[in-house]
Amino acid sequence: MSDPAAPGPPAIDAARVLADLDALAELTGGPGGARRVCWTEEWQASRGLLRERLGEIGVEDVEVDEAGNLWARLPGADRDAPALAVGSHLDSVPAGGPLDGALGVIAGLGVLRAWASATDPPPRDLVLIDFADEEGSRFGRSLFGSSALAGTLEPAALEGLVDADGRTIGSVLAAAGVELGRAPEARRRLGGIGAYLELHIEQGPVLAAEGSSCAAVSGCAGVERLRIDFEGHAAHAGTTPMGRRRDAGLAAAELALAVERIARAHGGVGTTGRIDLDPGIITAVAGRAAVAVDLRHPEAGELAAMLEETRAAAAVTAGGRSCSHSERPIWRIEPIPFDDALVARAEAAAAAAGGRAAAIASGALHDAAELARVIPVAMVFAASVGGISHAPDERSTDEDLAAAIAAFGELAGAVLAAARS
Ligand code: HGY
Ligand code: MN
Ligand code: MN
Repeated sequence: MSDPAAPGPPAIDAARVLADLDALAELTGGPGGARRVCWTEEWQASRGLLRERLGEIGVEDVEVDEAGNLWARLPGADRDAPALAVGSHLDSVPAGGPLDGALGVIAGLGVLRAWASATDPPPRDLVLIDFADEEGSRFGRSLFGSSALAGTLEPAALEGLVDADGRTIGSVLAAAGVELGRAPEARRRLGGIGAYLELHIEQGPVLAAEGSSCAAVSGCAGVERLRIDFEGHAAHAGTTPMGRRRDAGLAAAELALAVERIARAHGGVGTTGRIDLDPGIITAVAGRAAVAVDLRHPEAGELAAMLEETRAAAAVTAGGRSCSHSERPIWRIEPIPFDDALVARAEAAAAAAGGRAAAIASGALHDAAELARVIPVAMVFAASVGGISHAPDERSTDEDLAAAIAAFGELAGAVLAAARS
């Protein structure tokens, strides 16, 4: 047990965290939402702000690893003990919200700031990690940087992926100083890390609906993400009788509705977030359609059933429209539970901050899900107003953010103190 007479951990200056988030939004946000899509200039600018803030608190040990993750290290009293890592991701989806990922990085900066100005150094090294491309919004592969640390990144599976402008993943990463083939080498850095903590917004409606400011997180739902291509025949919109069409666009539309039906039937979620039609003009029947499907469920068996039923539905919709079809898995992760002991500490910290006593499951993915494969991990959620996220009007109240930040500081202190006993 930690010594009851020992002073508590230095508190995070929540007002400073909110001010830094405002500065980040000022630099890389605006009415159209966050512009920090990974590997872009705005994303690099957000890292410039982070480096500035780290310099202000005297943290000079800042490096970028082979997968593009940024590491900042505040030395602790026992340099040989496994370090505590805190972090999240500065990258955003296009027109994203001001808090998704950014809250965790800036609050993590707040933990380093609190300890850097404390009388004594932290018991062991404190490391802040800003993970590269958590969102995967350009190439469809989420958790890029954290999966490199967890040893699950396979560059060969990503070769040839292109973004909406036709730029390949290899060329985009190279322009940012990252060699795709070497990204897995980042894994060696995890050797010195004993645990990882992440503060994030819930991005869903549960906490706000019950009036809770914050909560611990029990784990992340599993994801199956795939692309399905339908091939029919492009034809003139005016001269082609309805009975003679091979409309790939309608096959895609029917699949999207099937995905919704399958998700509801299994109590999961299914999203057809993108359908690209070719030739994609108003005067032509679509000859080709590319459909991106994202399936999620907290239970592996249900998720597997959703995937099988989606694949069967694609065959039916293709046949019904006299189209052929092919599928390409984009990415998957099984449901990931977080470390029981750390989740219990996070529950105690959330309750002490006036938040929810019991952990909730995350429907969204987080870098913590990848790291949980290899080291103990826990998360704290801040309530999201209206459960809105991945949109410019993503918001949390200052009161809920302050409570979640306090819980996170308490949790980090408790985990650090555990090293002493
Ligand atoms: O997809 C997700 O859940 C995360 O926001 N990237
Ligand atoms: Mn996120
Ligand atoms: Mn996100």
